[in-house]
Amino acid sequence: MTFDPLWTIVEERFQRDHQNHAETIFTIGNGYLGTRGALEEGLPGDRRTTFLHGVFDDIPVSFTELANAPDWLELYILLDGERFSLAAGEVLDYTRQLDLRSGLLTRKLIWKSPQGRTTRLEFNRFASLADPHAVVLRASVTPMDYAGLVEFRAGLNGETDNENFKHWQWLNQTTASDRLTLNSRTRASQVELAQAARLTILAPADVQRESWDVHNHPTLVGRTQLQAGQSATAEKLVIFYTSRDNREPLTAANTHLDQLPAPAWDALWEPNRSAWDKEWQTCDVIIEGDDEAQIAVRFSLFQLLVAAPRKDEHVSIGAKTLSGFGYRGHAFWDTEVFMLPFFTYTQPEIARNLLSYRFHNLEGARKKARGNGFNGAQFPWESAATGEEVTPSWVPHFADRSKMVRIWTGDIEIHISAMIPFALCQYWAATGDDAFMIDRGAEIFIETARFWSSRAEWNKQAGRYEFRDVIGPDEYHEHVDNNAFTNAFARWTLQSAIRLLDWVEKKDSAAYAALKSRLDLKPAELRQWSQVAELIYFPYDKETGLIEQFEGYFARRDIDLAALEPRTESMQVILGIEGANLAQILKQPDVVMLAYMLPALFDERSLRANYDYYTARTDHTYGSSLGPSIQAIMSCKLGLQEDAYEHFMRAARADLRDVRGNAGDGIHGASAGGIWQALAFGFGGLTVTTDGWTVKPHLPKHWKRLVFRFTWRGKSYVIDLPEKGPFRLEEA
Ligand code: IFM
Repeated sequence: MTFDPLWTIVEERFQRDHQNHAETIFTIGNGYLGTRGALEEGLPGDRRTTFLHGVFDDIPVSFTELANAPDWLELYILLDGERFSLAAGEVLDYTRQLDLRSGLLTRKLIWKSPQGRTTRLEFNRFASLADPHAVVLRASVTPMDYAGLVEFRAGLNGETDNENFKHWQWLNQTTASDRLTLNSRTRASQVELAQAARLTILAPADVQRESWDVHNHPTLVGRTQLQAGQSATAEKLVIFYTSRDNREPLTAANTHLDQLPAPAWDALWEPNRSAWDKEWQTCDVIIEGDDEAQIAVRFSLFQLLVAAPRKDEHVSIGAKTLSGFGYRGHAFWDTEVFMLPFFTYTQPEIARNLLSYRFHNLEGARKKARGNGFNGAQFPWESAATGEEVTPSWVPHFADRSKMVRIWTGDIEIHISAMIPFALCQYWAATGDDAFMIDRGAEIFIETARFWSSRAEWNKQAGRYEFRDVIGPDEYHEHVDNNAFTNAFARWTLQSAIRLLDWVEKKDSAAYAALKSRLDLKPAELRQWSQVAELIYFPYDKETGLIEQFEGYFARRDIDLAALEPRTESMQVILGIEGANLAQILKQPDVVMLAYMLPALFDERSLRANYDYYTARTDHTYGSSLGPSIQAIMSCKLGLQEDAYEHFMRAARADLRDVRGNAGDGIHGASAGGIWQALAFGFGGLTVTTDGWTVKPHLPKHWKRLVFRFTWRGKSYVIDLPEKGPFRLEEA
């Protein structure tokens, strides 16, 4: 079997005990929907899901989640009366491959049935990137040592659930000889979904067809007689429309299906292929001298690309993309800080959509601020369809699911209200999209500045503004006062808002006047922001150059992490939630994250001092998957190439090797985005400002070449960094 190993994720052995991990890895999608790599014929314990962007429905405790759509993958195969299933019989030969270049998932196998018949099977599927409403799969069957009747049963199964919670109400269904439709609606959010499916069978002999009008599970059946060595192929084409994208989803799905020939594979394949070619031209990264890093990078970019909304500015990308039940499809700061830079610098239209999602959902953030007694907009820690806070307040304890743990992030992890403005500025610097900043960005800045200004508490005794009772990026520490990261970003937001408004006034006085009147912005308010910003407490020790992560951090128990190696569990599991809270151990970079995002706050000495202090105390492998890529970048900045590579590979392996054992819940989207940043800003040494960009490479010793692309102010660049000699720059 030929494949390009640098573009292909390969599973060479069927491993039933890894099936949920493999389902995540073999997720396909097209920015409209994502389907996990579950098997067409099903397997006990599988988590078969298709999620559509924006299709959320209510649940208890966690408020809302992406609703697992009626199953389109299902294809049962009967081989001379015996049901094909990897839960029985024997797998004689097996390979599964995901071609990252085209999004094609292929499974080839030889299966010996319990009764001893041997069959060759091949499955292919893709979600068209060119025609995002269309998904298609194909199964070819060749009896090897027998002749018999082969039967394909292709259903649309409306009885799906989200880990036992059902979201869909049946509305209607139709069946005809070669096509069927299923029309469903989410129970609470009332999103209508129409699916239209067609089964086409190519076979050497006659095909008998039937359709079964089973309630909520309409099924098309085709049967044909095969001699040993003969093959039959079934193609299942499914079209999806929802009431989010069309007023008449059922009509749209039927019309769309009518427009595609039977079989549709070829008609869909070429446009899909060329859409993928175009995608990769904007963002492919080449690493020579390190195949593991190369494939991991392409895999990460693929997973970001299949989750990226291309035509919808009312959705974001959840922490687990569209690839699993984890975090229920909710979006965190993972999107703006970790994933968004990849889009900002390679496909800014996608970044614009993602930022627009926050703009459209400002009302949810205003509601949260009001509810907490603050002004302006307080963005939710976890966000879904409306932008209201959807962090669950309680979840089962990780070690003992009979106990509940209070989750405070939705109440007091407030830095997200600075991360969105920060991402806006990054987008603006890279694109020069002034109109977006005036039309949408400025309002976000005004409302978040209002929030920060009202959330600040005046400490009369110390003569400073403080932020008490927060959680910083390092979530091992809850209810802390004056987290340096939070305080610095509160100040940054307030000062940037003032500068931005000054710029808007000069650039477009009419727009400024309209903004002022619409948002009732008064000069006194701006003066207040400026005063708060100036007096926000920022803990910096001039002697040592150290920044205390939060008040009292240095007094907490110090633990020699290196002495605990090798470990296989997080420090929170080892010490318990309270034990970790009382120690100086970090789940993920906090002051070091600040140094990455606001480098001007650090001189060389303080950068090194803080890096050394906090790196030694960070739970790199088992803490948060968000950390390693940032550590890699900061190691590069300090010229610590070996450390940088070690951190980078930790990120690169997060999903492919299931380091934390939770990849079955979905892709670690932030880690995938961080990997791109580590390549561009770490190893590539790319620095971008409003005035331009520079490159100062720091390649790992064994890398022979690194090539990456980015766009700046409408121009695309290819940076080609050979191991030795000057780097090459091309305007693409
Ligand atoms: O946003 C992150 C957070 O920083 C660490 N815990 C997991 C969240 C979702 O990935």
